[in-house]
Amino acid sequence: MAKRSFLIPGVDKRLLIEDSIKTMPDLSRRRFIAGGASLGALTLLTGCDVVDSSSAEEMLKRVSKFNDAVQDFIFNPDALAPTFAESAITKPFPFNAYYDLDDAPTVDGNDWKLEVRGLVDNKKSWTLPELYKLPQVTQITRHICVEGWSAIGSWTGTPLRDFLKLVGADTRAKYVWFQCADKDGYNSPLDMRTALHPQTQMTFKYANEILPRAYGFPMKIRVPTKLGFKNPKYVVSMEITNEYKGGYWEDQGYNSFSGS
Ligand SMILES: Nc1nc2c(c(=O)[nH]1)N[C@H]1C(S)=C(S)[C@@H](COP(=O)(O)O)O[C@H]1N2
Ligand SMILES: [Mo]
Repeated sequence: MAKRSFLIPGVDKRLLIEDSIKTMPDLSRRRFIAGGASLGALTLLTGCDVVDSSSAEEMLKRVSKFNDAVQDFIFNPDALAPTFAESAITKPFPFNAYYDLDDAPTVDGNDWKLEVRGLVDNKKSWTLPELYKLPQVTQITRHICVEGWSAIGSWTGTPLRDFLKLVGADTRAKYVWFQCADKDGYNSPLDMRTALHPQTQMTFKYANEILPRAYGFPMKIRVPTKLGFKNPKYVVSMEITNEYKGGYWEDQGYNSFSGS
């Protein structure tokens, strides 16, 4: 499937990014470029959805007001993503994948098991009832897609770092690599530092209900400090590894760091 372009009628993405970079203070500019300057990074920084040229202008205005604290959340992998009140939740929350909803995988929760592979003491596979027994937390955060939209949602699940500890994962390894049930495959590597981030979550519920098919039943990985494509849905396995194994969008040129 070809890489889709950004959805900004009347706005040239490259020029917008160039203009934004010009308005940044020195340190911010350096960090932004080092982080892989992109429209996604700008959206993340400013909270603006760029859908037309006036929102592009608004984004530029906000870029010029950047402070280093905001930059920190994108470019410092340990900083926390902002959380929101229930009233800020976007309804309906968008579905997105590289196919239409009709083609989304239908996973049978009774058969499904999460495989745990690689540099880990306990390679046991986990059933859904077993996973549901782990302590869970709820987070309301913003999801940002490189295609130029963002939305606020509520996700509930187990912090990934707690699970990694529980199964005796070697947290000195470089990546946790996720594979998904999509018909033509989907996978994504997560750097260990982000895997251990307190907000990175093995998610079982959306809006306090069992994760619907659209949003990744039975399990997705919610990473509020990274762009949407680094939030794999329909996860079937995780592998703790030192090898960079690539990912669906990463292989098509998106920066794997992609806090940007
Ligand atoms: N398995 C799988 N996970 C995926 C995708 C996908 O196509 N397949 N798309 C990614 C992208 S680009 C986005 S923006 C989010 C969308 O999640 P949502 O449907 O919950 O909004 O899922 C991400 N995870
Ligand atoms: Mo996305």
